[in-house]
Amino acid sequence: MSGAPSSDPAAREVLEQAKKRGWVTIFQRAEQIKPCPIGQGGGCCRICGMGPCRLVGEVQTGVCGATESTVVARNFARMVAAGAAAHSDHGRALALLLQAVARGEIPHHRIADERKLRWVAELMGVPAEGRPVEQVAAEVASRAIEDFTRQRGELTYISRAPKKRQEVWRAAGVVPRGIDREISEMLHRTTIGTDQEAEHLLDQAVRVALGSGWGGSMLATDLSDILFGTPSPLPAEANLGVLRAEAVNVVVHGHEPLLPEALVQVLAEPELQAEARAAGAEGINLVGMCCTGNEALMRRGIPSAGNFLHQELAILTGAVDAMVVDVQCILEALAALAKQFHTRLITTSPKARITGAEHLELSEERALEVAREIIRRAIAAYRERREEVAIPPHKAALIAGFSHEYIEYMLGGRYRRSFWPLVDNIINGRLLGVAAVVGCNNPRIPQDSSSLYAIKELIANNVLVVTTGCTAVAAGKHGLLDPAMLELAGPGLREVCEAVGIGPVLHLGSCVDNSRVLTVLSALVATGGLGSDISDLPAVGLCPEWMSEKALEIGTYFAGSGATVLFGGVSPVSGSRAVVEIMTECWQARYGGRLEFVGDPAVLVSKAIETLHRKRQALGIDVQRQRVLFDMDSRRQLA
Ligand code: SF4
Ligand code: MSK
Repeated sequence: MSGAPSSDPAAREVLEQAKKRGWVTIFQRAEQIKPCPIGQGGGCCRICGMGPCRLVGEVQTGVCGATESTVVARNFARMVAAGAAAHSDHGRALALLLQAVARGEIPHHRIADERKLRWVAELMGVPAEGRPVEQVAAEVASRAIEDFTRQRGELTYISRAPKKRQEVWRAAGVVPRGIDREISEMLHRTTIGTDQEAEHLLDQAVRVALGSGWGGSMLATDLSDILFGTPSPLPAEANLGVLRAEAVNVVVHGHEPLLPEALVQVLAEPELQAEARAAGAEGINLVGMCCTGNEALMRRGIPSAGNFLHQELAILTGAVDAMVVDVQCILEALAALAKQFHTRLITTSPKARITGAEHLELSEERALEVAREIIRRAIAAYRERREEVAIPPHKAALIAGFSHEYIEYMLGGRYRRSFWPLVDNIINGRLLGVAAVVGCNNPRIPQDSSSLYAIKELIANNVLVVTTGCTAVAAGKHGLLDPAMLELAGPGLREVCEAVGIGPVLHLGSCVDNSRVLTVLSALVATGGLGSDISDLPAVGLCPEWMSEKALEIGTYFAGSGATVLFGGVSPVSGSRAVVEIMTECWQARYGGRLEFVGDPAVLVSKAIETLHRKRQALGIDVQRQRVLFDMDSRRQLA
């Protein structure tokens, strides 16, 4: 990578310090380890003991005769299965928690959003009218659990997709039966000597991904809302500047909402506050990181210390007393790094341990007890601070927490909740369309650079942007979730945002909450006026800085749901032209959506805007407008 490793001044400042002090981070490791180009493009197979077989140059097949397209498709399909397993296991944990709460097994836990529970019950066909909340919750939990284990039939939430979309899936034979069944079948089909036709393998990858998007992930979102509350907009702040030198800093990192919710509950307890003061601290400062951070941010306004590439940097400030992690996107390097400081790295999930970290297992029943113990360990660590504390002073104000329910409410008002104003403004051309800009950080791309570029270009071109995951945090750190940023928006988008009272970029939650985007897209179709399927909508998905298997699974479920999805960075399928064609041309014909890997961020944005124009043309609503390219001068003039 040439140039600055990050677009974020906070990151650059900490990295400068790290360089002086000889601390190694993911940025240096990425420089040192050059990716193998064969594996990078999906052309290395290590599925059996006769390999690994690297298909390159004259070598066109593996020892077993597997062709390039089979090897590349199999590798991609396995990544999608892993991503779906991660998101769906998150959903399963919440279904089991809801069941336990409904049975009264966790006395301190209540249903936070009864209205959402009854709405979900109705969607699932669970009678809710006049029944006690616990009974409804128990039945909703059972239905959700059934979705994981069902062997025949269809996933419950398939019915939430537009009718036409459901028919597309049925015709292609990709309606998921049970979430676990599809993942398990994908692993079976990709073993040596089983499914050996790229197109067939990739159809199952779509089925697996739909099982997550319309199953595991959507359940995770809904059940989190029921258990912890449906988000609505609230102010907060993001970036390393939310750490406080004089406070006990506890960072919650990973993906699940249970621990931050428990920490919020115990944080203000007088004994804990007194213990912190007795240790010489001004108080206890709870902050988030990555997607656990997003969960805490959008429901409780807990500030976010940063996204994926900030996790080591937070420890390097010398201010983190405890970093508490659960599952997914946690760097193993944190363990060795924390040891160089006073920081306690604490793993909490029964599914995930890290050698060198302390383990304090979180269970639903003991959540508050564990939360107190974590704070006490952080206070003990605060007393042991030995490194100089150097917190970069950068942080930005933001508004987070736009659930699809809230978007409908803010557009239509309390009594006339409706997506019509959004549809109307797309039809009348004030808005070119809607884009979801989502995904990770990747140290092979300057941190946040491609995501921020894409967001700024899209809003300048009157595209309303919704964002999740680490891209949402990137937007927050750089001020793009501040409604004042309307100055960067094109005139049509600005007008709409001013009328509704929102900013041009809406934070929709963590990476599992991409399911909220599916719900919004289905609602736009149901509103009428923009065609009869998701594939008709002027909507597009962008993932400029992907790194996780989960990102590939998300991209696959959006493409399978009819959306054009564009990824930045490297292509994991570049090793086979046939696979590239299947995921673009063939999926376009079969699903009305495509998954395309486009390295250059400028091309990524151009393709996104072209897609929106093409969709508008097909709907007969395109008014040809000159594409606006905003440089810094014109942005200042806009202000
Ligand atoms: Fe090689 Fe075939 Fe085994 Fe893959 S499955 S490692 S291509 S022999
Ligand atoms: S944490 S999956 S780096 S978004 Fe959800 Fe961020 Fe990507 Fe992990």
